[in-house]
Amino acid sequence: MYSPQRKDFVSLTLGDQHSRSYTNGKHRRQSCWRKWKQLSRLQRSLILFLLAFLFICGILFYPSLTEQWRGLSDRSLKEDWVEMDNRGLRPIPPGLIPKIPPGVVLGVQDIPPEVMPEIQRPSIPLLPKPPAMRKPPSKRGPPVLQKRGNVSDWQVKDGEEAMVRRDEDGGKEAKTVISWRGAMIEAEQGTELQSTAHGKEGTVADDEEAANLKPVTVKAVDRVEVVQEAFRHAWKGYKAFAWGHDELKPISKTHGEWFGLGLTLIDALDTMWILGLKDEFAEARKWVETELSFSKNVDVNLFESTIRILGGLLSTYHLTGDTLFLDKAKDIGFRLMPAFKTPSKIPYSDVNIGKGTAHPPRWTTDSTVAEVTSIQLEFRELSRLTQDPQYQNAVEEVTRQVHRLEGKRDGLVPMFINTNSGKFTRRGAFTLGARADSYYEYLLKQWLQGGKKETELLEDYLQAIEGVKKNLLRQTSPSKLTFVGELSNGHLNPKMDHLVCFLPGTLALGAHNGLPADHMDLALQLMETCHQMYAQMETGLSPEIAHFNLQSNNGRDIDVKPADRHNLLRPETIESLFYMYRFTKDSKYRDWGWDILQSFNKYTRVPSGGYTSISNVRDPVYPSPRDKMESFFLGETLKYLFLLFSDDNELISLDKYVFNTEAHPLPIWPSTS
Ligand code: DMJ
Repeated sequence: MYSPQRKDFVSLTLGDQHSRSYTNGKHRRQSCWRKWKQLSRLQRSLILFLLAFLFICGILFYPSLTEQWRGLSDRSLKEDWVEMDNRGLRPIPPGLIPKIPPGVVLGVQDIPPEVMPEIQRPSIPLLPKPPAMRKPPSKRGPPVLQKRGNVSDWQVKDGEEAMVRRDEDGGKEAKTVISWRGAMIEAEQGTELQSTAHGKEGTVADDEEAANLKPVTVKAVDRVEVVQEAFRHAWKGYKAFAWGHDELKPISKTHGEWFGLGLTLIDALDTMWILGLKDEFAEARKWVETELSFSKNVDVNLFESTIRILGGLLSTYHLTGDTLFLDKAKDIGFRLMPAFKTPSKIPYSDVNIGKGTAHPPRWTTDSTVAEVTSIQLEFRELSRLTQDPQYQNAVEEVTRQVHRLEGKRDGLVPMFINTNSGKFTRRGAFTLGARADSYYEYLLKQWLQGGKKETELLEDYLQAIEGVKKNLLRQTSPSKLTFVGELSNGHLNPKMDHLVCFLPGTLALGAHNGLPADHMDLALQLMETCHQMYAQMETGLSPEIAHFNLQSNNGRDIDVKPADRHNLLRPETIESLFYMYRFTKDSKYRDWGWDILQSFNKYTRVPSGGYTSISNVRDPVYPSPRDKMESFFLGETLKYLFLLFSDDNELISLDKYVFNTEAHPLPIWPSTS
């Protein structure tokens, strides 16, 4: 009760028990409604305010609650992981040193990841300088035909302390030494081993050991061989547990299905060819020849199947000249065409490749802008090869429409486009990350693919980069890292998807092709930021999304929200490192890539075969394996690592090929004029 004069507080009067003879729901609702009407406006406002407050609290705390819940449900996985750990079956936590029994002969494929050089972060480089690479082969053509060193001829010398690699003929001229801590010891050709010993910890050998080893010439570990070994390890898991299926689940030793089309196998075909893995390629080719059928009643995503399957088959055809892959490419390309039968000619996201029907997702008639604008390289190439213009016409109609559309902001595009109206929807949000990223990438790459003649593509690309600079670029505090934020209704959100790390490479590719030099300046800065997204994490692996501090009160430039701590073995940073190294020859980019490979080996490698995405890049003790190896780990990540470390600039020359957004190289069209 309250006095009529004082109404600055709330009083809820509950009726007495006997007066509440509720008979049914309706009566109860009426009674509640009457009570509600009896309240003063102030009381009602306060109650509504309270409810709104509780709702907002719920939303704010939901991510951390779900994280906890997920932590609980992760428990059995965690127990499995610990069980594997107990049995010595998983990458050991940092600090534990594996012992290699004296006299054991190791192949590179047998080197456990923990023996690999230890990662030092953030500012101390892993190695004082990058190892000298093998001389590039003088002949051109597929590396599959090039002879590489025999990787099985690694020998342990002096027990756990050092490994010496012998030449195929058993000679001693090329040797690599790995210390017991895993720190790599290198020396120049012709340098005596003893002169490479710098101290006790992290040093290959003391005087006695050096005497045992005798003065020998040592050289750096061949990084391309380490990538080959990583591929073989991933392939071993895929073969054993997921052969012919879409994805490997390496921890549960089974497979996951998305389209049911052997996605990992197809995505990995050209990687095997480029890495020179003949046997693996041959067995995969056999599967494509005898098992792969697109005549299936299955819904596939237009974009994903274009970039992974069509792109993978086309590039493998170009690299090998084997028409099996062209025939398969024609088959899938043709089956994807129903996606373009929409009122606007902006394609639907999903196609049933068996029935020849297409549809948008169940909840919307929108398609994603990146998805409809990042299928052009592949369909254009299919038309060129088949001399059938229908593919090129369909995708270029999309390009034409998007070029003309209203709703861009300084060349930046919204994330959704409607398949009925052909207009952008949900305008107001602009990002270089998910749902828009490869729109920008394909503007530049189509211009290159077509011989730099299609000026509208170039104009749109140049305008978009200006739009990025004007609207999205910021620098962090305290270290002034440049990043690309997201714009939401005029408000800048200082977060960046790992996906955005394709941008330094694309900018550098543009600058290499005569676009403004300040594109290269921006590429250099963004490359540093993407590197820091790895280097500043405890596992040395980047989170899916980084939040950047504009005014740091915790001394850090980068924060990671609990929901964004996962790493899916994505390629974008390594992709950009590859471009940056090719164009600058600055060895730091190789070292950064090497660090990432070490971290993949340390935290994501599953001993029975395969690599797994992880849920927590901030926890080096238990990074929470997610039990999934994405097909792009083989299609892109390992391919770009190999190309980054290869000294052969002609191996997929950037003046002859453009990579599609799934790292499948397609030829730049020969000039007809
Ligand atoms: C790949 O499928 C492609 O690179 C795509 O453009 C973005 N997402 C993945 C890799 O992260």
